[in-house]
Amino acid sequence: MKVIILGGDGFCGWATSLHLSAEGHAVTIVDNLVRRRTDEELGAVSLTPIRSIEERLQAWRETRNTPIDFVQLDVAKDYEQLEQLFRDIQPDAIVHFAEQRAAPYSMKSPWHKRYTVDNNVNATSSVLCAMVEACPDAHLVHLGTMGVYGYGKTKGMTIPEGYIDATLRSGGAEAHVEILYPVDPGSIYHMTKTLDQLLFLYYAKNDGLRITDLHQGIVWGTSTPETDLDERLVNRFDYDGDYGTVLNRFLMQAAIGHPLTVHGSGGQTRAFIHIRDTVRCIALAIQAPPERGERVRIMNQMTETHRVLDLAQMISGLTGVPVEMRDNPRKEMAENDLVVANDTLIKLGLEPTKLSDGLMEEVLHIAGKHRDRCDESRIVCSSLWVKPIAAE
Ligand code: NAD
Ligand code: USQ
Repeated sequence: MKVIILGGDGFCGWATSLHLSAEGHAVTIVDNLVRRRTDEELGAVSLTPIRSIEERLQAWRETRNTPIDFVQLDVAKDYEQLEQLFRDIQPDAIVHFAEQRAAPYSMKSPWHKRYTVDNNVNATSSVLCAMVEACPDAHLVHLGTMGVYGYGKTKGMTIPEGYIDATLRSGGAEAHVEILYPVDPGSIYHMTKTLDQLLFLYYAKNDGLRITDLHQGIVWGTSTPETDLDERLVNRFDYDGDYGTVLNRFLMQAAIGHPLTVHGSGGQTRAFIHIRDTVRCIALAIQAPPERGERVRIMNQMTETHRVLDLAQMISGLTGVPVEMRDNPRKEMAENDLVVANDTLIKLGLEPTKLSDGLMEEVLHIAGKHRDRCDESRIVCSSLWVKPIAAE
C-alpha cells in the first residue's frame, strides 16, 4: 500500500513509519518538525539522542534498503501543498498523528491553548478537505484519545468503542438512537480530539470518506524491533513535565533516583498501551478499512488499565525509589474507575503486550543509559489547569 504518515517524525509516528515500511508499504512522512522546536522552547530534549530526520532516513535506507520519503510541510497551514501531495501520491491510507498532543502543554498559557486548538483542528480539517478534492477513496486512520470519553464515574460500566445506545425524550416523544459516546474532555488538548470527532462524523456522512478513529490510551516504552536496528533509528523519550507521560516518567525518575511524582491521590485510573502495540494496531487498522459511506469506525487502542498510585508503588517496589505525593496541577477527579472495550483490535489480531511482560526493565535500562541528558529542573509539571487566585 502507499501510506502517508502525517506527523511521522514524532514518538508514535516514527516507530509506525519504520514498522509499515518494514512490512513492505511505500511510506511518505509529512511533518513540519514543530515537535523538535518545542523541545527548544521547553529546554527539555528527548532523553534518547534522536537524530535529524535526514540522518534517520539515511540510516533506514542503509539498514533495510527501503527508502522512506519525507516532505516538510505544515498540515494545518500549507493547504495547497497538502492537497497537491495527496493528488500526486494517490495514497491508499493516510495515518494522521500531526497534532499537538500534550495536555500540560495545551494548558500553559493563552498562546498554548490557542495554538493547540488552531493546530489540531485546522490540521484535521485540512486533511479531510484535501482528501475530498484529491483522494476520496483513501482511508484515513486518525489517532484519537481515550480522553474523549473523560474520566467520570462510570460505576463499572464498560466504555464502548465510540458509540452508545441512547434514548432521547422531548415533547412527549421518545427516540432510540445510537450516538457518539458523550464527550467529557479534561484539557484543551483532549477537547481538540472531541472536535476532530465531529469533523470525521460530518465528512464520513457527507462525502463518504473512509475514516478510522483510534482512541488510544497512554503510550509507554520507547523502542520497537525496527527502532532497535541501528542507534541512529532511536525513538523519542519524553520525560519532562509537559510531554512526559506518566508511566515513562515514573520509569525514568526511578532510573535516576528522583522521587516518583504522583499527582493528587494517585487514584486516577488510565488506559495504557506499549509503543510496540501502537505500531501493530496501526498496521491492523490500515488493513481493515471501512466501506465508503460507512460511519466512522472507532476502536479503543489500549491493552490494560492501571491506577497511577499502583504504578508508582509497583515501580518503587522494583527499584527502591520513593513515591512522592504532590499537589495535583490538573483539574481532574481524585479517583475514577475505568473499564474499556477493546474487542475490535483484538479480533483483528492484536496480541497485547502487558506490563508484566518484562519491558519495564528495558525502559529502566534505556533511561539509565541516557540519564546524563536529563535536566532534573524539567521533571516536575509546572503547567496549571486553573489559574491561582491572586493574593489580596
Ligand atoms: P509527538 O508530538 O511526538 O508527534 C507529533 C508529530 O506531529 C511531531 O513530529 C510534530 O512535529 C508533528 N506535527 C504536529 N503538528 C503538525 C502540523 N501542523 N503539521 C505537520 N506536522 C505536525 O506526539 P505522539 O506522542 O507521537 O502522538 C501522535 C498522535 O497520537 C497525537 O495525535 C496524539 O494525540 C496521539 N496519541 C498519543 C499518545 C501518547 O501517549 N503519546 C496517546 C494517545 C494518542
Ligand atoms: N500524572 C501523575 N504524575 C506525573 C504525570 C502524570 O500522577 O508525573 C497523572 C496525571 O495527573 C493524569 C495521569 O497521570 O491523571 C495521566 O497523565 P499523562 O500525562 O500520562 O497522560 P495524559 O495527559 O492523559 O496524555 C497522554 C498523552 C496524550 C494522550 C493521552 C491518552 O500525552 O497524547 O491522548 O495520554 S489518555 O490519557 O488515555 O487520554
